[in-house]
Amino acid sequence: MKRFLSIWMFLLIFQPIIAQESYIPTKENLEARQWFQDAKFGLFIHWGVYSILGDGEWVMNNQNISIDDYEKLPSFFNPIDFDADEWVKMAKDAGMKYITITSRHHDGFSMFDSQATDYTIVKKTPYKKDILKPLAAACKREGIKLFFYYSLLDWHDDNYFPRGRTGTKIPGRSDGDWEVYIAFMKAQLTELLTNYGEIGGIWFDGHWDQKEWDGEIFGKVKVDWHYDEIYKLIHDLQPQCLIGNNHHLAPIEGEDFQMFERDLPGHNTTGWGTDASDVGDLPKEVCETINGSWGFNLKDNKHKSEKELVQYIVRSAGYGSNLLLNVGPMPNGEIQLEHIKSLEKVGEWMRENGETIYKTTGGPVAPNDDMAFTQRGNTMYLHILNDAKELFFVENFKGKIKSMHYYKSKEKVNHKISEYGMFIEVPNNKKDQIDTIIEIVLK
Ligand code: FHN
Repeated sequence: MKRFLSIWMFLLIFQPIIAQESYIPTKENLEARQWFQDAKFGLFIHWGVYSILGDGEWVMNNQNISIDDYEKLPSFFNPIDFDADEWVKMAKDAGMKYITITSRHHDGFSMFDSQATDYTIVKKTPYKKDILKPLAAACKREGIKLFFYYSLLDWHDDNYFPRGRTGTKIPGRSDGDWEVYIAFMKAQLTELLTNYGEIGGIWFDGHWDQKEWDGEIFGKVKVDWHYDEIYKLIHDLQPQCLIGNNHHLAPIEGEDFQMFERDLPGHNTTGWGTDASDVGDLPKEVCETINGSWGFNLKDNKHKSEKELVQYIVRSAGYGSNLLLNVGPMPNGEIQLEHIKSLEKVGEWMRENGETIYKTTGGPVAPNDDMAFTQRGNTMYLHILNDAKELFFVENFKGKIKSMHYYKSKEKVNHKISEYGMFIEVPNNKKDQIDTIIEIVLK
């Protein structure tokens, strides 16, 4: 009996996350991955009934709002100023190539017309309309790809049981049936992949909610997410649809890209992010907010500057990664002016310098405080990001240089190559406050 128990314990602790078995991506999927990798810049949208409270998308958990009270919110949600074309135009003008929007966040409210639940924008709000439909149409018209964020965790549905680490103090939750919850998610994903045309990808989030946590370290995952079935379902419905999961682990079989939340690949600056050893070879995507909030937050005025935003695009690209930059629309359907203005500025920069970002891979040397490299074919772009220095050193630079000049002025750049690397002089009068780009053509 003891022996049996210990085997059982072993299996429980080391239970594998069951992945889509021997997943071989289709040709369309591989092409979509390449497209994604080239795209480099996307718009993240966190929008839900929580925007009414202006306190971020976690407000239900953070304020422990009961199920009954939270259920009153949809009746106040009437975003009459929502204009999908305006959103898509804003993203396109900012140089973004795709949009990822929350179809359903942790509060469990579906922002689309779903037959799998009554808790939807169509059935519970005075607005009565599916917002994903016009967004999908506007994206299609403008050549922007549409991705759906989909929360695995749910603070509203009783069938999300066993409950996870979060939302435990929300009054009014009851016990339910995990397998029914899985079936519900499959039904919704089927709708999302059937009713909105070709979908760029599904962006899963919330896996971490079901990891054991002793206050210091995470333990095993308590549930079977049925990723094998869910990922297969998605790829069967739309083979090109890219699957990413914000689980902060090494990619699981069946996934097509890897994301890094508020973190450059391999840094794990948040402490709960992805370890360097878990960074895989799939296309990468870093996501970040313009202020500090994902969902609309009335009091969050810590908006990042144009310089910070552009430099984050550049550093992400230096790791070969996309940047998915977030806005949290207001309850009336508009995006706050500060963020519209930030995106306009970023767009201007991308129009002038996008050639050094789009369709590039990370350069030969990883980004550091001073610089980041991007590369396409024989051309490298060295982005000088520290405007306080005039002399730079690129350790272990190996390439044979044919020409080296400032990207904007086309003037030659003073440099010297030694056996240890390359010294570069960037005098103050040649500097750009945001990013001094140097184009290096290799022999
Ligand atoms: O809990 C979510 C959060 O609300 C937001 O959606 C971000 C986006 O990356 N992901 C989760 C936190 O890890």
